[in-house]
Amino acid sequence: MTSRSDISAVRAALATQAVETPSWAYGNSGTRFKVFARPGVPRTPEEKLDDAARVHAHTGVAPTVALHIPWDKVDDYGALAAYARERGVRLGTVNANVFQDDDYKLGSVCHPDAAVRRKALGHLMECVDIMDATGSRDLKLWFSDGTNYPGQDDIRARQDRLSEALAAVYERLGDDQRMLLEYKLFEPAFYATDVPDWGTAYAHCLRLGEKAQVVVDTGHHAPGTNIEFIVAILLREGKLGGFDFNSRFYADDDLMAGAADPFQLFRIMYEVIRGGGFTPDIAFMLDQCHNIEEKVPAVIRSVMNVQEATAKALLVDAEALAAAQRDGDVLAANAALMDAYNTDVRPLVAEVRAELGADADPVAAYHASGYGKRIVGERVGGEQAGWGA
Ligand code: AOS
Ligand code: ZN
Ligand code: ZN
Repeated sequence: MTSRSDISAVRAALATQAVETPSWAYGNSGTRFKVFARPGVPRTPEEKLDDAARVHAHTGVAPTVALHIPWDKVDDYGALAAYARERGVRLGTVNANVFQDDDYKLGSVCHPDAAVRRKALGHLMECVDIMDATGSRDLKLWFSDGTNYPGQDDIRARQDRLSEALAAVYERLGDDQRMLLEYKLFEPAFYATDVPDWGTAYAHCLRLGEKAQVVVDTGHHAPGTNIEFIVAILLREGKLGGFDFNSRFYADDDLMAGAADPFQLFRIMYEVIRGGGFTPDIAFMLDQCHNIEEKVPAVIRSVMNVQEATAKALLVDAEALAAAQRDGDVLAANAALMDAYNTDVRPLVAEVRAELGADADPVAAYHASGYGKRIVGERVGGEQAGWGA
């Protein structure tokens, strides 16, 4: 059993948690079949920050907001950062977008045409300029690059082009800035994706240096992949930069974190804690789209799900687990994990929120605040975030 002093350590650890919410989760989104517009969605990056600030006010653990360029393009990023600060949040990771121009049909930084590669690299450099203005630490790179048919392009040459672009961006990074390289099994390329797995991302990051880190998007693996194993290995090698949390049932569904498989989220957070990764060095981000549900409470729910999984992982009785493992007591070892997972941590996290000056029941508090109704009245003509056009 977890002792009383352990519980206060768990509570203290939970109070330090920071989950970054994505600006695009607040806008309209959908699938390639249909975008269901929702009244009251933000019309500007500033309004997305207003929504993110609500999430932080109610949960107390969502202090930063990830930007996506050009979806969040503004003239003055310093002013946008100041706007965020006035609302009690900060700008976080800058997500680059080299996947939505006609030019990128055959890829971006891996494209066979040097002119297209230059254009893509120019955008990545612009993103670092934006980080300078916003004070953001991390540049998140996801490339939709890949090929659909065997022989379509040279697999090895594409890796060389990728490597060249990454090296140029790496050179441009400031001392306190990092690049987070995201891998994804598939989509939109069906035959070969240029950064399909953690091994490819790791190899590039290793070659680049310590400012290059791998980011694990939970939706980017084959069904049945043991993601916590990947997390353990990357942490062990000092190469885990962060997470894009979301849920998948079939593919890159980007549903609410902890909705499809809360047990997986717990196992991941356990490995994070076990590997000493529960620190600000790891970016705990959501990468989600809310297509049919109300967006702000969906983000709140996701943050709470991450928080509850973390609480359960922190409750694992490490001594009992280690003893059972030493003794080769398979059932006792498994029980040590399951005891923690099966604990109802909702009262505990409610206390943590109260201590942080947030709300014991954030979703109820959000609905009681009237904010959702107000934005429907005030915001006319909200646009989609960028996905699912
Ligand atoms: C795409 O599948 C990736 O998850 C990226 O993180 C992407 O940039 C993100 O979904 C925001 O557009
Ligand atoms: Zn992602
Ligand atoms: Zn994704």
